[in-house]
Amino acid sequence: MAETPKTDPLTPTRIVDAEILRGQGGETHQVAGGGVHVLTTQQGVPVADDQNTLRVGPRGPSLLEDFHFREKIFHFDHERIPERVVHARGFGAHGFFETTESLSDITQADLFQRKGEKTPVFVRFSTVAGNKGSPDLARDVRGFAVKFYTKEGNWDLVGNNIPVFFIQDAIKFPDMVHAAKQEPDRGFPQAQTAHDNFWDFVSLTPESTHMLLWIMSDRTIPRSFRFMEGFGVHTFRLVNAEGKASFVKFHWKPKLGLQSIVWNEALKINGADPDFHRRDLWDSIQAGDFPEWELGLQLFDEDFADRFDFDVLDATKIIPEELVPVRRVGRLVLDRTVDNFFAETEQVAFCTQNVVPGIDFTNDPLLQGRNFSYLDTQLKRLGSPNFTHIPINAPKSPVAHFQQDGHMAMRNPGGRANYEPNSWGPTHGGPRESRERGYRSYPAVEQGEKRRIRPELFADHYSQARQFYLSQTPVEQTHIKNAFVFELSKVETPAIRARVVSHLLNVDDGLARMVAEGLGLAPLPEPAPAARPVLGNLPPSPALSILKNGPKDMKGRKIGVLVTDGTDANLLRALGTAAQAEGVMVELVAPKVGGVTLSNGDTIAAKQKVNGGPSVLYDAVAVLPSAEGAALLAREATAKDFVSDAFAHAKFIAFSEAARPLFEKAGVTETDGGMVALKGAEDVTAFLAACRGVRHWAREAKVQAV
Ligand code: HDE
Repeated sequence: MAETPKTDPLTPTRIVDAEILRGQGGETHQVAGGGVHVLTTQQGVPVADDQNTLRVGPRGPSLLEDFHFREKIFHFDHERIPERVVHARGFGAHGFFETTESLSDITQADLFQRKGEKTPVFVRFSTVAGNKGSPDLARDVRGFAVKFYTKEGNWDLVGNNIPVFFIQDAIKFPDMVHAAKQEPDRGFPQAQTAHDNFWDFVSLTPESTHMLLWIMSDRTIPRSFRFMEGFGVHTFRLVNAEGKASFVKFHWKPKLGLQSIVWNEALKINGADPDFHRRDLWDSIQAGDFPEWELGLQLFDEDFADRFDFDVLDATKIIPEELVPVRRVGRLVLDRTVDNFFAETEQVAFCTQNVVPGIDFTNDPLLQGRNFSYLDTQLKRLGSPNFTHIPINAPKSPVAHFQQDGHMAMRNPGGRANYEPNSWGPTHGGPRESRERGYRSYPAVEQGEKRRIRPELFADHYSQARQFYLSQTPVEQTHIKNAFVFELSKVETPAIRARVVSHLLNVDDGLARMVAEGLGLAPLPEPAPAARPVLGNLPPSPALSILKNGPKDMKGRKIGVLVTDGTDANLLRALGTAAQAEGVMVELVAPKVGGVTLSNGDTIAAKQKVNGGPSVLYDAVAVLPSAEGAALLAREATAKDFVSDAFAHAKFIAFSEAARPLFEKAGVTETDGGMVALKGAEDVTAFLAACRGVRHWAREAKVQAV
């Protein structure tokens, strides 16, 4: 059951008319002027009339002295702050991180010392390329940024849902982002990489090949934030109290397993519900079904780093989990939605340089560049070096320093001392450094010529791309091929398409040929010259496949049930009860949102009208109309789409006998193993058991010809 919405209709910010509210039983605050909240100006002056500007006579000019009007419009004019230059569209939630294993031998980071310790967190998920208002199901990397409010300051782990990146050196980031975002002359396309500039840049930047394989996989169209992994991407360091360092890669593993949608669904969800991902996170938290991930660490030492085929400082490479296992050391639970989107999700400022004692950087040139960029961007976005005074950014641990003033300073150090060293003594002299507790950088020994140069090992751009491709199931390989074909079909310059294929020839000959075939590209181009020879087949890594790491059950998923007047009440009840027992949400879709009258005379409200609740919004569907209902729906285009899309998207489908005419009109004339006829309550169990597989993939190949 969803909790009551958090917004109190009587919050002080709402326009409240004493006359209207009287007698409604609302909470009252004693504010000037009576027993209800009184609307005031920003200066706290009570307002008598918020409907009309001050003017001379009913038809006369407005007066400049109307301070209330001027203040209101002035504030409105300044409501917007710059959106993030990347990751503009995002959604956040509060929660906690619980340490499930003490890591005191590996790091002195306070949050990892005690098993059972809970640290408050704020997490923001995002897409990268689209603007703030872009749809959630753009094919894009997802940001997975976590702010840990530890007892020794804030630690920000600003990661993505893909463990590698497009480029190796931060100096290329502006180029990469410019190329991915809308083209500057025309201002489109937004929130998509399917255009010339993007593919031009990446095909001229072979180091992006590995990432291209990832972004053309279904990783970039996750079913929801709850079903995706997160990665810190770079190699970091953990340092223990003795000063001993280990290298580490951070992973987030979703408790519900991995799940993505299919591309045709993404295209349709973006129209049906552009807020699909935010709504999913909001709804699941409000329903008390708290999203959860495990934190995993890949720990390794210099010795391993020296032996590894690739450079651990290269953010275009992974360390396969089969080589260095992921050790699960804690859990992240999101259990509270924000009170205000702007105050929290929009104003949260993540900075990669926010680390705490026991966590340190490496020389990854991407990470080093990020450490400059994030602080800089917050100043632009939030407008003041005091952005740490905003509650969502403020540490929950004591803060004491001599930094002062600046725009919007909410707290300045008290007393006389605003510098150190000073001679005002421990009471009046302000804070002092602590050799024991203070942050100390790992004393890595560095040496070398000052040059603009990259390490030799960074130059193998294809071996891991191939390993990724070979680690996928055939279904996933087909999706990757289809995604390349889709995106490159939107590229207008044939030479760019050919250049991409020339790189794919170094990844997998079969993939390159299928993409060329799908594009109608002949003859095949020559393979792109490789800066380093491609290593032979690296062993496939099952951890890289979504389908091999999918859910074990339907928990946390949603079934859409198409009902009409006369729908069999017993069947519907059996489905509802069984679904609830499995932790599956059921949503009713009906010809009218007011609901339907079931076979037993009960009336039941619907969540969606049929044209607003297409089957793409659900993981599986049940089509349970009465005979009359089916005849009615057979004349409704959106009801036919409901069925034919569910079929085309390889969903599990339950149906009543009466639904057959609708199926025929929808072009679904034969049943297969993914379709379950519901004749009685016992069939419901079989349907839910089938749904655990999430999709009936065997059908997919049959419905795709091109
Ligand atoms: Fe970011 N990135 N990034 N990035 N990034 C930003 O910071 C940047 C990179 C990531 O929810 C910006 O506050 C550079 C990798 C996330 O608020 C900016 C480089 C990874 C978020 C910035 C990278 C990320 C950002 C824009 C190359 C995965 C959203 C707004 C060196 C490990 C955080 C902002 C949120 C946001 C710069 C590459 C993840 C401009 C220069 C690699 C999740 O500072």
